[in-house]
Amino acid sequence: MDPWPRILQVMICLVLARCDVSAEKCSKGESECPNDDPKSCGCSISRDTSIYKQSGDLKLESVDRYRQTKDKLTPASKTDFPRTHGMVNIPGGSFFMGTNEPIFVADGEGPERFVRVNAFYLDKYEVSNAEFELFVNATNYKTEAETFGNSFVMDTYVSEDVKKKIKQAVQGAPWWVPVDGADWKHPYGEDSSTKEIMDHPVLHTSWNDAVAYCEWMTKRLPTEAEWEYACRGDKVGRLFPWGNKVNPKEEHWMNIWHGEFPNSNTADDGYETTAPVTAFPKQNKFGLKNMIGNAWEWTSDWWGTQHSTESKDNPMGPDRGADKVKKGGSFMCHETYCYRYRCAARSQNTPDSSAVNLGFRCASNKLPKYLHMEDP
Ligand SMILES: *[C@@H]1O[C@H](CO)[C@@H](O)[C@H](O)[C@H]1NC(C)=O
Ligand SMILES: [Ca+2]
Ligand SMILES: [Ca+2]
Repeated sequence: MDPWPRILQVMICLVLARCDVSAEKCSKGESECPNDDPKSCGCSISRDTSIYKQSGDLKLESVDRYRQTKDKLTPASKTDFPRTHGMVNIPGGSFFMGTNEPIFVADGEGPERFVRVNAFYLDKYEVSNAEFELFVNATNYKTEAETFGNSFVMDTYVSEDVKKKIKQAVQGAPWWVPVDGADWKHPYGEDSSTKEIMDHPVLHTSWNDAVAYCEWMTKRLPTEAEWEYACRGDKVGRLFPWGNKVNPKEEHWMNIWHGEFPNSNTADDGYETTAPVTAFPKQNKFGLKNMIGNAWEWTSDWWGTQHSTESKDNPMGPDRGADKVKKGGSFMCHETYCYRYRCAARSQNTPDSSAVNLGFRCASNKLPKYLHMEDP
């Protein structure tokens, strides 16, 4: 049976609005899921896992295998490229999570709630292709996109040859196409490679892949609260890590979509697709780069949109769910489409989903031992 028609039905729903993964119709009230919502950005395209589960072959064996061997591995191996796995200390403190002026109400951006977060460490950069390759070289880890044999790419970035083979598009977000052979090593399809972009963020990594990598690095994913706290720095109630202006000092501070989405990308910020993880100024006083923009970043939390206004200490999100929270927006975000390159903004995907604009960075309670001995 060809799985795509059903996948597409589900994707259409997901694309159109923040709906339940398994629902074929939007579950949140039709008014929030209009069929032609021009603001829909395809942020939440997800795999329909039930189709793959039926075939019974989707055990994450590689994750388990690597976990057993983790202790024998030395993550800080010698390389001939500059490492970007350094972490910054995020001192504990409190902040207002979310916003009372949500742009996407259905995303659960609000209400604002008082949250305390313990001190932790966060990767200064998004995980790069080079860092991810070290992990794969050491463990033979196979990502979920490789296991499935496909991943989501925006058609603009796909070659004519690859485009010819694509028979489906996502209704309401026709630029999203499932591409056979797209994975972290082939971000734009089988005829692309990461050779020239080893210092760019790794893409097409599912939440499960991200967890596996972070564990191997003796790190973990940040919670949504940690991520947002780190994003906001010491700024209260601002849109971006540095404040409210998009381009302070007439400079570009992030990699987003300039021009007219999805038809023209003027790359005003210098990048039509991803930028190196080290690009752009530090986004706030913590010294973090590309929290906002470049690649979306997975967090450890399950997705939910109802938040109580009670104050919380180190919240970890709902106990269960269908989707995981991702933060920060990507190089595909434009103000008119997917205006989610804000600290309070959020979106979601199923834990086995992967896409050309989705990566991650890791967190840790303690600075890993190998980093004590290296320059940050
Ligand atoms: C991974 O292994 C390949 C093949 O041995 C090698 O060419 C490449 O440099 C390695 N990658 C890293 C990041 O060390
Ligand atoms: Ca850009
Ligand atoms: Ca980012």
